[in-house]
Amino acid sequence: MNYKDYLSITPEIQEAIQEGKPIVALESTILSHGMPYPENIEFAHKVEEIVRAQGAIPATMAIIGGKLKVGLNSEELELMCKADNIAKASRRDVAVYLANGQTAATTVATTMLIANLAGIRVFATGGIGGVHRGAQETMDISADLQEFAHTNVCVVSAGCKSILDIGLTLEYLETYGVPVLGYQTSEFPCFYCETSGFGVDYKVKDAAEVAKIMKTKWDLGLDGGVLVGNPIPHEYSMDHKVIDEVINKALDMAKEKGIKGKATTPFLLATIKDLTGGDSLASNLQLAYNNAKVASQIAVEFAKK
Ligand code: PSU
Ligand code: MN
Repeated sequence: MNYKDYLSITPEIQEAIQEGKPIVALESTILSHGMPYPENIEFAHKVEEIVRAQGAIPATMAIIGGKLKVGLNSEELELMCKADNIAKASRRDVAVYLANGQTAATTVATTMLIANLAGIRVFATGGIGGVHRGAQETMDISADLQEFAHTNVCVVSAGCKSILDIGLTLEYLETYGVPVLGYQTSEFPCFYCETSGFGVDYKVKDAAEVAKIMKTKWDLGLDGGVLVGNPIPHEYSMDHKVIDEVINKALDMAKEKGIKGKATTPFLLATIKDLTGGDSLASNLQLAYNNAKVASQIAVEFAKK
């Protein structure tokens, strides 16, 4: 079988791919494991509307019934949002889930992988996975980072949460030759907060500049992703002190409960939401909308190349 036999692409997206129209990939782990129901389903629809408003076509990804789905209909979105026992597929899980005909939400790594197979070059997420704090001992480094090392997709994120070791995450990306671009900022954003205290090497001024960097990189055969750090809009940025305290508490709770492996990130996200009384969720939604907007603008510029 050819890899295309594993893909299930909606007719609208298929046509857009063929005609070189702007398309923005969206992930489903953020829906199934990153946000509660029904906020997640409202988000899933709204984020797609934002992409369309910018003149691009949304392609939410998932693994459903053993197929790599590129573009989900309303029922499929509902399925990813409502089922609370949905699996989380990272790179290592893809072949197993496909071979067994399973259904799973896709992480940043897996969404990049599917986008690349379908020929989609821009992807909007909330935050990426990275090097976990204490990784020196646990070796817990998200497969998202390895995906950036060799998969040609530009990912627009609000950086990563400080549940991770941001400094080590940036080191890892440097080692694997991944350009990290600050979108109108010279600091790597840290999800709920505009700033992290960690600088990026490149501050880009607009979507056209990102598109040019993507094209140049891939023209040169420099395989791998491009990471855009797009800060949360100022009015939604949370207080560092408040969120840091909550994150430390969530990390302590994870340790006490012995949470490990792929359960770690979803546990921390849900705990942070509970500890902030839902405040963190409001910020999470806004930063993801903002990423979808910027990713769409990049996709529109890249389609001109
Ligand atoms: N970071 C967030 N929200 C999320 C995720 C990360 O702020 O929902 C999700 C993404 O799908 C990411 C995944 O790819 O968690 C990383 O999981 P892990 O750390 O197990 O690789
Ligand atoms: Mn992990």
